[in-house]
Amino acid sequence: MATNRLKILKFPDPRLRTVAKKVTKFDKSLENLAYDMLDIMYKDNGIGLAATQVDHHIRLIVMDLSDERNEPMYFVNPEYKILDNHSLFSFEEGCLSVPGFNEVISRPDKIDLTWQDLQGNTHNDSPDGLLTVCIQHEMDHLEGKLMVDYISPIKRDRIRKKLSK
Ligand code: GNR
Ligand code: NI
Repeated sequence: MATNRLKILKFPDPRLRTVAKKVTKFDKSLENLAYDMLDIMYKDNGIGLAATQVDHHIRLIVMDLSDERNEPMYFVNPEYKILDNHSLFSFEEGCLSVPGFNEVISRPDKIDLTWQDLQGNTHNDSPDGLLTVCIQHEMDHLEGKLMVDYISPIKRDRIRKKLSK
């Protein structure tokens, strides 16, 4: 395997604010990027990673929610609709781009999700539980949005100062 040169960008790096572009080519380089992302995600004990976080601004997300860390999932060009009958689900989130800071964030708990796999095949599902939380967290990254945008500006500034050191 080629050397994995990916590095995870840390808040307040302005590159984390980039809006990712749609994937149009389902080739070997997309697959390789996904595998390298998975690699670094496992190394840093994350459960999900968006391409934005490794300075690749395309709509690609990898995830593994299993305890054994052997059930990788790939989401290309994901889109979701919040369902009418949703409630808010509060969950303590962490982010590899905001290391050391956990925040409880409330998100809709029922979504309808459409995405493509690494081969370009389209899938649709209405996930629940952690997957619903995680995919919204990752899709925020693709829009240049971060966990810290949900908390108070004062708290966000304190985190910015600590991570800028
Ligand atoms: O590893 C991660 N854990 C996590 C916990 C709760 C909600 C979301 C996440 S995603 C995060 C990895 C990360 O930063 N992905 O963007
Ligand atoms: Ni994150």
